[in-house]
Amino acid sequence: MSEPDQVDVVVVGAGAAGMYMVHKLHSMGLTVRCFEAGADVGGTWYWNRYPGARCDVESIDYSYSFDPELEQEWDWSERYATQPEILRYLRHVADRYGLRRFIIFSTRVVSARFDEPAGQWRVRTDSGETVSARFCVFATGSLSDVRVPGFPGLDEFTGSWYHTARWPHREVDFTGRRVGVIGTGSSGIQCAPVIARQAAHLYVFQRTANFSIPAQNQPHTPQSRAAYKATYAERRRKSRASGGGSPHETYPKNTLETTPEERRAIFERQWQLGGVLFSKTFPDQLRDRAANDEAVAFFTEKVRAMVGDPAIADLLLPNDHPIGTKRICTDTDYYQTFNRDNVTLVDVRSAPIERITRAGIRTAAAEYELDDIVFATGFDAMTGALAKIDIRGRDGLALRDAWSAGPRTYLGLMVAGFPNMFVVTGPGSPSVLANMILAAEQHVEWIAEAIGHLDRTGRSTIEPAAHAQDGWVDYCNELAGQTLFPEANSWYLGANVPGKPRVFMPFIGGLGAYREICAEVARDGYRGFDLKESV
Ligand code: NA7
Repeated sequence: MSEPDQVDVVVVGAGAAGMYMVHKLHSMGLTVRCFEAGADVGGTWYWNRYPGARCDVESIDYSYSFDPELEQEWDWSERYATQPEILRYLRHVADRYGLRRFIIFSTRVVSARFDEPAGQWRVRTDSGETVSARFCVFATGSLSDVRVPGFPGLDEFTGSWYHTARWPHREVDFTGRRVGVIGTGSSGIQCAPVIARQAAHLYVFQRTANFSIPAQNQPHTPQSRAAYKATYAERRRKSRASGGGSPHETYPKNTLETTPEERRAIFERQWQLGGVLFSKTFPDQLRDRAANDEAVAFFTEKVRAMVGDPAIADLLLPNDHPIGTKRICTDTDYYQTFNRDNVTLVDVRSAPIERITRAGIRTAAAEYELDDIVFATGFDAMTGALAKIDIRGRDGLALRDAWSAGPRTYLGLMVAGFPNMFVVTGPGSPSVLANMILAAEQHVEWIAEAIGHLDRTGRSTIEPAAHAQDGWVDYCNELAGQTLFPEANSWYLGANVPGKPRVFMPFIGGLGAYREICAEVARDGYRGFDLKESV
């Protein structure tokens, strides 16, 4: 059966956000076509199959909340689910809601152009298919455009190489092999301990040390499962109103309003709870340098206690950014991994990688013979995936040009000059600082409601006014400037990609506050948006 070339909405991407967008639009009676580059649903969880890949948000939070029946029927096996378990969950969701029939897999969108006279988006794919749609929704992911640094010589390497986010869809066995992992962000920190247990020798090439907090992961038991299922509604209510999309609450006092004993006890309690929320133990930790220093001091003591060799501990301790201002990592046995005889930490800050050779990696100080290289070198975050698509709005304006000095959106949802084009979890939204699934749900619901509103009121297009977008960008910058975040060379600022404009991309005011702003704008007749009558 040939597919119609005209639909109401094209959705780009079938990760957690795109899947829910498809479900929502279909349930409103709209026609929808989704294009997905992978051969299956899952987005991040389809691609990131490296050993040790897990979510750093608890699964009971990092899961859809739109259907209480789904919440009740799915059993999470661990506090922090592994990649295979999350992918299983997303596949289950695709089947349960019959989403696959709307998704064209293994197909990339290469261009999307707004045909102004017709009021249609013309979307073209790498298979040559074109489709027209009244609306176009990009759910292309914030961390989906993979970065492999351009070291000379990679094509000469006689071993195998991998990127953590393009891992082969098969078991990779490192038994007996000499493996080099480049990068110590979340991905490197998660895979190093697992690879170390298999490999003959693991070399971890670290340019910048990161803060990582032990996850204190545990299996769920029938009792813990029953307990979370009984309180789901309340948990979600709190999460939606929170800063980060989980029920976590910071301690009710600022750091230095506590006594040293009290402070220590509170840090210890949060450390034992485990995971990323350590960076939000006290309310002022990400705003006040002195408060942040207290958290760093506690962290430092913990790392020194875990690492046998004080010189290695020194190297593993970050000294370039306040804790939490780069995405904080979560691990299982990361620091202890460096106590193993078959693991070497290689400091490529003092002696950078010069080239890949036939036999391995050469730094300014030495050559390391390797059988395998794992690039855990991250992504062109938040804008990379969109920049790869030739997106053109009114008057042929290219999104790449509109964003050449950094991304500009209104509410993180729409871009001036690009009518009827929505971005899910993009720049100007709080998603990357929050529980991504809950954040994506809110975007999807807002977009669906906006489309419904246009249809109900006889309008054909919605587009942000330039002044509203300018105001939002200024507000995002102002909020970021009140925090310590701009001090870190993080991917939030594009600082990991040479030549990328240094602009703090997310909205840092918190998910709860953001939800209220978006809802209020809609209630106020889509304040700041131009809505045009159908002709
Ligand atoms: P990240 O967090 O961007 O980490 C990438 C790592 O790769 C980081 O340690 C980089 O060091 C390192 N890197 C990148 N380029 C180089 C070169 N040329 N030489 C040496 N080292 C390099 O990516 P992840 O995949 O770990 O995590 C991304 C997000 O996914 C994470 O924040 C979670 O939200 C989930 P650098 O710091 O640039 O010196």
